Amino acid sequence: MQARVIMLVDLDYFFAQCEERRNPALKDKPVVVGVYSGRTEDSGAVSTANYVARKYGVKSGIPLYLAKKRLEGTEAVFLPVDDEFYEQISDKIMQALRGYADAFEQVGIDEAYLDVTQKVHGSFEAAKALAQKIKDDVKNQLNITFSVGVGPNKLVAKIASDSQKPDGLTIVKPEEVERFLSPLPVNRLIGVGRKTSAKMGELGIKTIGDLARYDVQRLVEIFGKNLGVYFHNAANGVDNEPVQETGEAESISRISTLKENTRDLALILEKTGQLIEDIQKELLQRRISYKQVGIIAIMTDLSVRSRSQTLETPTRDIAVLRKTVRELFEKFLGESELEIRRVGVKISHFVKEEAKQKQLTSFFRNT
Ligand code: TTP
Ligand code: MG
Repeated sequence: MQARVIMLVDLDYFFAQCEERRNPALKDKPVVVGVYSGRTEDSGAVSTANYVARKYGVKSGIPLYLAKKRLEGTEAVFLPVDDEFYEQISDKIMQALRGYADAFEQVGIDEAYLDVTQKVHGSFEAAKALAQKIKDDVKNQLNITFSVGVGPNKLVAKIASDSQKPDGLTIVKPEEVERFLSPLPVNRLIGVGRKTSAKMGELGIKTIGDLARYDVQRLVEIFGKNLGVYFHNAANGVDNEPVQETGEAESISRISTLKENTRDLALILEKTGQLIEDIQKELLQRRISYKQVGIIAIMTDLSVRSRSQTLETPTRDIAVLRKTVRELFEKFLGESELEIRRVGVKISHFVKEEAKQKQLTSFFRNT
């Protein structure tokens, strides 16, 4: 199999950069974008800050009053988040980026993976030129800068993009992966948070290289099978996750023929129950949640009908799926007279777990 060439694009100090774009006079000043909780004038937290403000120790997550204190005596500008505006800019950029990729996957508002293997015929030299071209195009057309990491998989691309910011371009070829990863602290790996890295520290594991060399059996004993194996692979730069569109285009569906033509809800739900079990398996394997549930009914005259329902929050709870399918069929049976011959269940509007987590954490950060 040909080695993959994967890019991770991470927009620089995104909310603050959007504000600079809206008002270029901000550019050389410290800019802080925050969520104002409204209790007192300064209560709330920093969402992000431009790199001028970061020199003063201002960063995502710190309280606004502290940011104010650190920026005392400067020309700092404080602004409230304007999600809608940032989303508009993000949408335009993502649309542009999609055009450069064989496969595309947006993760959160300011990050995206591009699989460019075919586009560059597997060449990391060509990938470097392509990354530079994308940076220039986006800068010229949309006036936004970003940092990009290029590697043989998503894991390496992501860590590469973090290693030079802002406006960075970091290439890690397959033969350079070990040398690149091994000196970095373990917490640079996704899934190694404060607790885990403390625990690893006690085992003498400080760097990704330490973790890569650590006995995998021991890791499995300590962290369980899934995590232990994941840590071992990640530390060795091994990651086979595909770059996958998670937008509306995708869906998972199953259709099956009923034992007899019927309008009996119990018979229909018995059949859809099996389909749901099947869908659930695939869902868990692919680690996605969905926001829309649909039903399909093929009638005795062979006409195809469908109904769908959008959920308030993305889920992968099988109980929610069962309940929604039941409600949709109850309603559908009330609206149609014909008997049903085949039934189907479909889920769509996917959200990757990683992206959902990011939404959740920014939700907590912003409240
Ligand atoms: P990040 O990409 O983590 O940060 P950034 O784009 O501001 O800066 P960098 O140059 O380091 O990439 O997050 C993207 C956006 O998500 C950020 O602009 C604001 C929002 N965000 C929050 O609201 N709260 C947070 O704690 C973080 C980390 C981000
Ligand atoms: Mg960013």
